[in-house]
Amino acid sequence: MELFANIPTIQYEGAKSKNPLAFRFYDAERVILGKKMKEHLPFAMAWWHNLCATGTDMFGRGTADKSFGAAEGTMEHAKAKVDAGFAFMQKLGIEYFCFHDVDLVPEADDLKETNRRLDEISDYLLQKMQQTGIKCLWGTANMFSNPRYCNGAGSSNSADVFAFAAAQVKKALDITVKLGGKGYVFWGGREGYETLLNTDVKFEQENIARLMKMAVAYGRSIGFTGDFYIEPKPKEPMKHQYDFDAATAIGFLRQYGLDKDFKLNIEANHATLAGHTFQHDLRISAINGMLGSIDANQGDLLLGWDTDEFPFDVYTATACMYEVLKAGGLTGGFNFDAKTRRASYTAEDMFEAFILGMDTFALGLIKAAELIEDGRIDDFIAKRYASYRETEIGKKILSGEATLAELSAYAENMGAPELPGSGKQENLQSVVNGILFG
Ligand code: XLS
Ligand code: NI
Ligand code: NI
Repeated sequence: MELFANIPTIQYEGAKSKNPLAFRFYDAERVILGKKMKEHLPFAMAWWHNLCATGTDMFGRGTADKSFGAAEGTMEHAKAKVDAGFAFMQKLGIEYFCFHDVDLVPEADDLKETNRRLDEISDYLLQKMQQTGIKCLWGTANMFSNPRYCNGAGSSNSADVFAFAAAQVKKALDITVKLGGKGYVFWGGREGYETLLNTDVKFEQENIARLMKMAVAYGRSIGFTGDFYIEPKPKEPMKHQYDFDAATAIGFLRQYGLDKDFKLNIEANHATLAGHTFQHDLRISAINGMLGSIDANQGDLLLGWDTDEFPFDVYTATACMYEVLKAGGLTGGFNFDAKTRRASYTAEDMFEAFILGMDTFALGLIKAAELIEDGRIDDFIAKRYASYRETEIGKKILSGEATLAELSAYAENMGAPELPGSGKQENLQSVVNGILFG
């Protein structure tokens, strides 16, 4: 039986199309700023949400059937998920996927058996990849679901748990390399604390760095040439997570000498949980040369958790694509770390969710390119700081020659400085609206 038999291959039909199973903005071959849309937007499917999550929440069991014709917890089911995933990606023209080890196979009681299952499924995955041309964006190890990780993985108080985490990272790296993955992610699942009363923060952070160093050494030794990523998140499941936001993660990577091997995987919903905009964490990553990959989703600003919704907000997607274009693109891609709502439980909903996400980012790309070509924002910013380039005192400050004493003498003779010039926020917001809706 063909999976998703009633779903056609999704085509671009243009903004006026009312066909729910068609793209309105994502036109893979369309060239924007000299590059095809599909090259600007290497989209990826998150194995865990799309093929595993059934809509379970704290108040009730799942609503969606993700058995794909096989019994859950079996290797038949693991293979059925591969079949479903590849059929799904092919119908949407998605070229990448991301996975956790335990998304691929059911975890056994014995690590050796889990690893054997991973070998078996990755052989099967490889075959499918060769047949379809679909690639692996990144892999990771799930070091947060199993009860052994209740106190964290790298940050666990137990050396045995640390060792088990290391074993999982090793195997997840093996599989990522086997599948030709471009990246390897550390999302700090439970790397954080609930209370400082029982926590040695310095010790825990040093241990996380130790685990990451081992991962770099091992990864490089088996031929992994891609990027390692930290995916910052401020809270959930822990009250406080160590990789709080982009700035915190960058400081950590530099402190432990990991900054050459690591970049950041920025998730929209995590940035907003940290009290930032998505654009803020992208900008902070980019200006530090660490913008690697993106978990494309969106949160609900009225809720304080990671709702992992499919991106719908075109303002935010435009701001994101503005940052990505300015940064010269990503080394990674756009992973839809997003799930359909609990009440959207049909196969059709899965497709419509991805269509929404892909169209939202395509529209964001189109509009961000227009903003850049329009040039008013860039011009304004350039002029805003012109005094440093155009006045003698400004030049001296920039060159590092100016001293406090000299500036003080200068200021004494200045009288009151003029106001620094309007920030023009409303004007610029109006420029954005003009381009979005004009
Ligand atoms: C959870 C994270 C997770 C990572 C991968 O909030 O977003 O899904 O992306 O471990
Ligand atoms: Ni994520
Ligand atoms: Ni998340």
